[in-house]
Amino acid sequence: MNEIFNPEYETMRREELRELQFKRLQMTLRWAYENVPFHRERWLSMKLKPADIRSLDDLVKLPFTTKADFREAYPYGLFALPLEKVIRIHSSSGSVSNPTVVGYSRGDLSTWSELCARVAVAGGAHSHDVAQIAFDYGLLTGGFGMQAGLERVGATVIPASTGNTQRQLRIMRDFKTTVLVSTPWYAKHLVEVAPEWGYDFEDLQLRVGLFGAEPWTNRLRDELEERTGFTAYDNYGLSEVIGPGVSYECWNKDGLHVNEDHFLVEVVDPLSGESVPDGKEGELVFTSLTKEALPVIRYRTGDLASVSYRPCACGRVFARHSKVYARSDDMLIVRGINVFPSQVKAVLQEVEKAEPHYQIVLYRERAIDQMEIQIEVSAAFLPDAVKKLQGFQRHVEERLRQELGIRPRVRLVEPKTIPDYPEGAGRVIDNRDLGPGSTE
Ligand code: DLL
Repeated sequence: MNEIFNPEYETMRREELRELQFKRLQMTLRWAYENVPFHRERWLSMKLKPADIRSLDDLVKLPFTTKADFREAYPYGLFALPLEKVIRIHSSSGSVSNPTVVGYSRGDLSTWSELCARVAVAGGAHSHDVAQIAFDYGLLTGGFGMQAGLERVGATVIPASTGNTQRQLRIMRDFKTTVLVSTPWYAKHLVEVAPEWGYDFEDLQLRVGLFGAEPWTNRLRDELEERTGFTAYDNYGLSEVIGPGVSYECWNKDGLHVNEDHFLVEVVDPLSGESVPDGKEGELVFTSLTKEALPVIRYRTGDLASVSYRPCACGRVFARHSKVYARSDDMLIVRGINVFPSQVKAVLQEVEKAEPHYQIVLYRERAIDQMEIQIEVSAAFLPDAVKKLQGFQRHVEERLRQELGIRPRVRLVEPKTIPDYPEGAGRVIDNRDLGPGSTE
């Protein structure tokens, strides 16, 4: 049975937790009202002030915040602190449309490291561990967040970053990695290709996998655990709320505990925005309770899950949400990176000067997500064919890579091979095996 990083909070009594949440909510609302004109103006237009929220149940009176609000407020419009007090920025990829920019104060970074330490310890990590982090180190939150958490636990951290599978395996063997931190599908890829590079998971020291940033099933967990002998845990988060560290599995592996002393969780009907009863699936909505630089109020994640307040065998008081398999919007998660079809469309419009007929096809190759953009080439290309087409293909690939943060394959196809999509449809064929029936 694994330990608990901060038992004082993680196992506090429910009534005490609710009192703490309400106290922190009042502080957060006042803080946001006084320091973020976006929130103040919206609440005033609804004739609401922080003092009108008299209990946790009153939270539903406040309007939601969405990704669109972040984009509109780009880059710093939702910050509650001047940059002088903000010591870290992270951001989603993208330049055609505004990316989502988030900021952290010194206090926020300290909170974040604690929350990620809870994730690590719930998975059984401790100071004797050697943790290899195969998340991208850059503007995304995964690498830095988990690094800080594992350092806080006292583990020896290897910031391996992404890619170069052969090197990852070598590091794993030579540096005696015991904890792998990555996306679950990348872990599967490592397991699949290891024998080809002469590595055997049985001989490695790995005992824990802390996996997140993309949907994965219990079936994949079983497979990974059987093939490697390590124990795999899910953890969830999103940059707008803080990054990794929002919720995490304990040894019970029956839902992800929300760090409820720092975030209020709600579940709403994605269409009506009304709360749904406990145990029913809907869209997860989070309100931060302690963040200084970027308080988020009723942030709509787009992620679908249910929440349960049943006590957990691990002793933690925190509510648990079900594993996240699907979204309420058209956002795609490719190798743990968020991609919007609208970004692809915008790049294609930019290079073609008109919207071409295209579709996005997603599939996996040896567990790695592949994204193919099929584009019908217009008759204009046909006379001087091959060279021009190749140049065009490479150019589009490069522009998409810059925009999305991952390199898709661009395949040019003949006119009339792509079906006609209705106006506004996603134009996405997702052949990755996470459909209904595979989520148990
Ligand atoms: O993916 C933060 C993170 C990094 C979490 C590393 C865990 C580990 P974003 O790039 O903002 O942040 O993407 C957030 O990814 O809204 C979900 O749709 C998806 N997601 C994150 N974790 C999980 C998970 C990070 N465990 C978006 N299961 C979220 C399913 C996940 N989906």
